[in-house]
Amino acid sequence: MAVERTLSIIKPDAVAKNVIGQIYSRFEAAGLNIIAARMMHLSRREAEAFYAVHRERPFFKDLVEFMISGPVMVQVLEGENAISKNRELMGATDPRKAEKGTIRADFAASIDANAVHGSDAPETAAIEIACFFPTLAIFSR
Ligand code: RTP
Ligand code: MG
Repeated sequence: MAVERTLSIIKPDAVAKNVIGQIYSRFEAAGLNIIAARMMHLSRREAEAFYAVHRERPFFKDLVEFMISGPVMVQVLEGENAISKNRELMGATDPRKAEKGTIRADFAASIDANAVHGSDAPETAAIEIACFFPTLAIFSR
């Protein structure tokens, strides 16, 4: 098994619900180390750049509006199979389809306000991590 890094974002809805700690506990219980973290309020330009792959999708405008609606908590998670492990913890994009006990099933209200983001592949993880964290701000252990 490979040790990987993935970018996680706790989205504005979950920050507003005051469940950052509960979500962090799930990462830790699953053996994922939080090796970098910052709270920030994304600008429109940053949110559009982050979700550029979805630029042509019908939900793009709503997605950007939502992501800039309040502060987010951004972190790098590291561990065995961190990318797929984090996506398992998150559950399906639509919380109505997410398995019981996943972050989205437990904390998300809708497909738009769905509590968390997680990178979907090693290539995107590397790009997304570099969007938010210089190498010196990442503390592997
Ligand atoms: P994320 O990128 O945020 O981790 O979510 P994901 O991989 O599960 O889903 P993705 O397909 O990458 O979509 C990014 C975000 O866009 C919103 N979305 N809305 N209304 C819709 O049909 C729709 N589809 C996607 C979601 O908020 C999703 O997290
Ligand atoms: Mg995605």
